[in-house]
Amino acid sequence: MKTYNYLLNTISQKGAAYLVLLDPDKLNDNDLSRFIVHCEHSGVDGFLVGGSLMINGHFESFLDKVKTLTSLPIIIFPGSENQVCQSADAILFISVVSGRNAEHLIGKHVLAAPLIKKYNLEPISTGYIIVESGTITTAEYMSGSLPVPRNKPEIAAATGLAAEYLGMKLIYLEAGSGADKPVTNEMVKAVSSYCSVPVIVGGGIRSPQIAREKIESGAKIIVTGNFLEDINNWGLIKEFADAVHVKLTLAV
Ligand code: 1GP
Repeated sequence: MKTYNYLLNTISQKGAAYLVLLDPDKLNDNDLSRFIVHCEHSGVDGFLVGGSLMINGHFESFLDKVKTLTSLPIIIFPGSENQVCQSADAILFISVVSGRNAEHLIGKHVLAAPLIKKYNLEPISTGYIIVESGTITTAEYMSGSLPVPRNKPEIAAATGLAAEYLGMKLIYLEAGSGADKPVTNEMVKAVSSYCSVPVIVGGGIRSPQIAREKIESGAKIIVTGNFLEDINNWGLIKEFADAVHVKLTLAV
């Protein structure tokens, strides 16, 4: 429970946690070291590594490299059971609870569980709620499931509560990487107020202001990925971290 407890402690001390998603397909070795140093200096709390679709197939060596570059927690955000690797600290053990596709609710997990045990990874059981965001996202397409309609916060809230009652430790409200529109504040509020476990919000968050709105709506972890793949946006990482760390900024 080391990484999960680290996240809970971060939430308790800073108000919320800020995780950056690293996509092995998007970062070359040179940019990766600079990017990770920049993230560490800017107040990022940890890294998610993974994606719904991996084209280049060098996931394991990418993780090994990330491990040498940071002491922050590295959490696998698996798009498939092939992304279970040793060099991470933990893995989001994701069940796509918004869908009704058995493979993504339990099937892939049966394949992944023995490897997670073998590699001594910390599984963090996560109820993953894919939310409609304007266009069909990779996460939505690859999961082969219908997303929750974006204007139906009550469906997301009931789904999140069911995930919590099934014992899941986190609820991830996912608009999809590069989504046109992030999950609405209303939906974040509905899920956060209805559930007791921390709510992660990701997908289409392209400004510190939007990140802050999600925190003010009750999110406890913010994930950004796509927006920071453009080097011109790296200067905003500290602003993102400050926007998320609401307790620290209020204390100043
Ligand atoms: C995707 O929630 C993450 O699974 C991050 O989304 O890449 O749009 O920031 P972005």
